[in-house]
Amino acid sequence: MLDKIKQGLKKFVEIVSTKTITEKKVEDALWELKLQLISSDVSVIVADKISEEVKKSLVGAKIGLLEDVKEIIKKSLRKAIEDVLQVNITSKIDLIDEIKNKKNKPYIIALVGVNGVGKTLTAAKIAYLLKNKGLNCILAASDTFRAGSIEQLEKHANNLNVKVIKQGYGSDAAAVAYDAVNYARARNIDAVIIDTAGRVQTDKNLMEEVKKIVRVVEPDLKIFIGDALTGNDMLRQAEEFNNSLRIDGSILTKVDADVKGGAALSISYVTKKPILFIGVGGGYQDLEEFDVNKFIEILMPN
Ligand SMILES: Nc1nc2c(ncn2[C@@H]2O[C@H](COP(=O)(O)OP(=O)(O)OP(=O)(O)O)[C@@H](O)[C@H]2O)c(=O)[nH]1
Ligand SMILES: [Mg+2]
Repeated sequence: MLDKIKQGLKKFVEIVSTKTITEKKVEDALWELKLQLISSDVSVIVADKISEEVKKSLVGAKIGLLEDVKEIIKKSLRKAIEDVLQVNITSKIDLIDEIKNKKNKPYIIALVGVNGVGKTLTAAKIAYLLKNKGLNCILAASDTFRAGSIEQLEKHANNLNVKVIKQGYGSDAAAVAYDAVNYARARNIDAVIIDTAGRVQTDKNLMEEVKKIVRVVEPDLKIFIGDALTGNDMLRQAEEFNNSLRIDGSILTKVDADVKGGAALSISYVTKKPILFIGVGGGYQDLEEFDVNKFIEILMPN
C-alpha cells in the first residue's frame, strides 16, 4: 500500500541529492513531486503546501561538507508531511479512554458517510475492539433506508454477540438511535454505536436525517467514514459532512487496497480533524489506530 507516493518521494530525494541544491533545481524537482502527489490522490492544496515547505527549508540551506544531502532532503520532506498530517490538530482522541472516563453512560458514537464506504463493517469492528478492551456496547440500526441493512448489522452483531436495537425499514433513524441510547442508559452499557444510512453526496434528505440523529442523541463522537480508494471524491465528502455536522474525526477504510495513499495524507488537512483509525481488511480485527509516525515511516523512502 501507499507505493505511489513513496515512489514520488524517492524520486525527489534522488534528483535533488545528486546535485548542489539551488533554487532552480529544487523547483524543477518539486514540480515533479507535486505532479506525483496529485496523481496519488493528494489534494492540490496539500501538494502545494508540502512543496512550499520543502522549498523553504531546502533553498539556501547551507550544507556542511560532511553532511549527507540525502538525509537533509528526507528530513525536510518528513517535516513537511508531518505538518500537513498534524495541522491544527491539537487533540488526539483516545477512544477507549474517552469511553472509560465518561461519567454519564453511554458514550455515543455516530458513524456517517456515503454509500458503501464501510460504515456498517466499521461499526462491527469498533464493537469488537470495545469488547476486547472489556467495554460493553450495543449497536443502533439507524440505517432504516437501504434494503437488507438491518439484517447485515444483525449478522455482525450475532457474530460478535452484541445486541442490536432496531425498528423497521422506513422508521425514523433518530428514533432508533434514541431507543438505543435509552436502552443503554437503563442498563449501564458503556457505549452505543450508531450505524447510519449511506447517501449519495447530493442527497439532502439523508443529510437531514443524520443531522436529526445528531440533534436528538448528541453523540460524543461523530466519525466520518471515508473510502481511501475514492481519493479526492472522498475529500469532498469529508468537507461536506464536516460543514454540515462538524465531525470529530475520520476513519479511512480499505487502506489495505489503497496503492496511492493520498487520501490519508489530505483528509486531516482538509477537515482539521484527526484520523482515528484505518480499516485494513474485511475482518473484525482489521481496524488499526492511525499513527502519524508509523504512516510517515511507511511513506518515506530509505
Ligand atoms: N478490504 C476492505 N474492505 C472493506 C473495509 N471496510 C469495509 N470494507 C468492505 O466494503 C464493503 C461495504 O461495507 P459496508 O460496511 O457495507 O459499507 P456501508 O458504508 O455500511 O454501506 P451502505 O450501508 O450501503 O451505505 C463491504 O464489502 C466491506 O467488507 C476495509 O477496511 N478493507
Ligand atoms: Mg451500511
